[in-house]
Amino acid sequence: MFTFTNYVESKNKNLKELSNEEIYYLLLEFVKEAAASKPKNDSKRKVYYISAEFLIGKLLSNNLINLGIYKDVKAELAAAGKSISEIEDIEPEPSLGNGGLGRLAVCFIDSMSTLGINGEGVGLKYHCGLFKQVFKDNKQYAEPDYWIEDQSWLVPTDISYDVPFKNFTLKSRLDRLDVLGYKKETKNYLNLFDINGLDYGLIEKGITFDQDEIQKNLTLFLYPDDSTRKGELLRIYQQYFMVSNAAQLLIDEAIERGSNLHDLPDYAFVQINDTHPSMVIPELIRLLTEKHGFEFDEAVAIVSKMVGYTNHTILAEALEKWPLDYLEEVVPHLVVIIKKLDAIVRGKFDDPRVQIIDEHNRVHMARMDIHFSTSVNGVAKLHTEILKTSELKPFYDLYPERFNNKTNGISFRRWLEFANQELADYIKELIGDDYLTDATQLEKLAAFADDPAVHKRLSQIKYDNKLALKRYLKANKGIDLDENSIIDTQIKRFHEYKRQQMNALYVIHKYLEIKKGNLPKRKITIIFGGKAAPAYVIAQDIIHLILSLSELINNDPEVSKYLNVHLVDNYNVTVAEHLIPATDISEQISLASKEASGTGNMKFMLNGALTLGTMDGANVEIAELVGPENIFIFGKDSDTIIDLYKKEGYVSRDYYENDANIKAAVDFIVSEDLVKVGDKERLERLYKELISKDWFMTLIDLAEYIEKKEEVYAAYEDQDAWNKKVVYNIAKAGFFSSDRTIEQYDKDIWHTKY
Ligand code: 26V
Repeated sequence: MFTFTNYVESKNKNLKELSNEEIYYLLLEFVKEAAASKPKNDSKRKVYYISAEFLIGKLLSNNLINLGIYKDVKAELAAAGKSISEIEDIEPEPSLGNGGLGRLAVCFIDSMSTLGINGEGVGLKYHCGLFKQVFKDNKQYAEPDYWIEDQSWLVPTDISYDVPFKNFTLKSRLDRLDVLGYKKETKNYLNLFDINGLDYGLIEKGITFDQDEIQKNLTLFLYPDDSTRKGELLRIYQQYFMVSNAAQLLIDEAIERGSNLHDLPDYAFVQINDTHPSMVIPELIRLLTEKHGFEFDEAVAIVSKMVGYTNHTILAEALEKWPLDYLEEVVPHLVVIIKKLDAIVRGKFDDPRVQIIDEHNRVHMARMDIHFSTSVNGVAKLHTEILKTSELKPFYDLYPERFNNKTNGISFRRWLEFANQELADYIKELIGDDYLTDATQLEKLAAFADDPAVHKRLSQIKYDNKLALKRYLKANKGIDLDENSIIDTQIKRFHEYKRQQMNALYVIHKYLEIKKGNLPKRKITIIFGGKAAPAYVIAQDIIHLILSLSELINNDPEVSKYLNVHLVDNYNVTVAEHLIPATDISEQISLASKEASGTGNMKFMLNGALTLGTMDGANVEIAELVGPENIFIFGKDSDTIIDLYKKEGYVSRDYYENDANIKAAVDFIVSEDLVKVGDKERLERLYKELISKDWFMTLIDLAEYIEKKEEVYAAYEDQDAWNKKVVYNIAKAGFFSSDRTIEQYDKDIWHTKY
């Protein structure tokens, strides 16, 4: 076998004498060469998973694992006195996504490759990503997040298309990443389109930049500020650039493989990841009619047979509705087609709720997707039910056969095999390694649920992971972690519906209790991680509250013996890979009905953390699988919440005034003690928001949340009983493998292989 050592020697180099950096770049080339020689997956029909976000994480270790050589390389390096994790540290992590939606896309393309499905990702190569988050004065600042180096995983191609806008045409260029399946001979690509002539010089302060020069800024950042007209226009430019390239690629490839385009749906299927790529529908119609001479009606019929739409949120403000005049300004040639599609819909249905263009001349992208596709899916059982019965009910009434559920999943190779190597090895010791390609095998672990030796080992592994996290946080984040404390983690984008503010109010409650002398049995460490949209003021205020609490509590010698609070900066895939295996308690506390699925909840479960959550998103399915005794559920259910919104029946002030604990916690936000370390204006704004509006109903569940947390911490004290729950959680996690999800997409929607 040709080993990495052989490769290094073939370059006339000696592993022992190389720096970590030199080794990283050699490994990169070694893996790229191995990937380059693999053939692509093949089938008549090919899936194009178009997504504005691909949160790929670092690629070195994932690729080594999928090539089946991670352990060998690790051992070779160790023999030369080198540490693979130090070498992994050198790789920059791109931030080509916001959160769950972008990470999901990457777990999906990993699974497509692992299952041998002919499916590729299509997106954009944002040179500065979303942003790098830094904290100063207890506030979030955003900086450009450069990640592209001279030597990188990107493989340039000579593929290029003309993308026509109203005032100019932009030439594209395509770079690719090889997407390797787990121990698979074949591969797929992630296609990332870019422009020539990008100008970093347009960046001003932080992540602000000249938004007018589209021809030089289009791929600088992921969805910059969409709180302004210019920001929204840029987003439309990006979306059209992405889908026009995808559509041209797809048509070219289909022709190359023998399509006469009348049979295009036999050759290609497009999955639209949220509404961001929706313009692919009119763009495909445009290309078929304008370039290939099709009649409009036939073009519409063809395209409608080859598109599926995934909805990832029920938040009204997140469902895209572009003003028609914005589209006119960027892509007038699509507006003509969108108007015709709208006319078709109006000709069939006399219901304003299903029309594409509303009375304010806004184009509802999701509505266009649903009318002109074969499939509409939600991302967890509850979410799909809510779509059918409320958010998209008029559409479900029209097209019940199009609606289907695809509960999200995660790649077990990255989130267990790589991120938690000690646990993965132990699982192999107990049940073998088939679970890496057949995740349901994890069920076999249930047989060990009562075994004290297994419990002991699980505790030991968790402790080792806490130690590893401690080293990581010390070296990279300036955080001192107590490895002997309970670790209680909430990592996700900052948003009011996810209710980090509820967790922060618990922190205040606990702080006040400790001050009163009510001490916890064991020290508690509460960890947060996540970015907030720069234009989202309340989310910034919540970050500020947590950072201020962290300063106050961690520096209080009396309290910090019992309670620590950390907000890890620049949360990303790498940080998650360290935090999740070390966590005891997984916070999944969204306001019921609002979290479409969540995928962090699945990662934690797989890594032996217990869920403290509401009956929302995929938590519902986790609860069903593990049973009520193995999960900690609290709070109002989704029916109650949906009803309250309908009746406008929630008054936060009532909760504030009628519960002394709640009042004390909320009042503390504007207390002298906190204002000393914080910014009065921000804290007061948050305080007022909570008692006078609280749109995402933090206070409605706070009393129950406080009670439940105490129950969880108490349960932790019986380690055997705790680890029994841990075993059941891992054993039942198999359902959440993205291999299962992707197999269902293929069987029910794509039909490439299954
Ligand atoms: C977008 C926006 C943009 C405007 C401001 C507020 C806002 C709030 C939410 C969103 C969400 C966009 C879609 C999204 O990322 N959904 C996430 O998708 C994950 C993968 O399916 C799922 O696990 C998460 O529950 C869901 O929030």
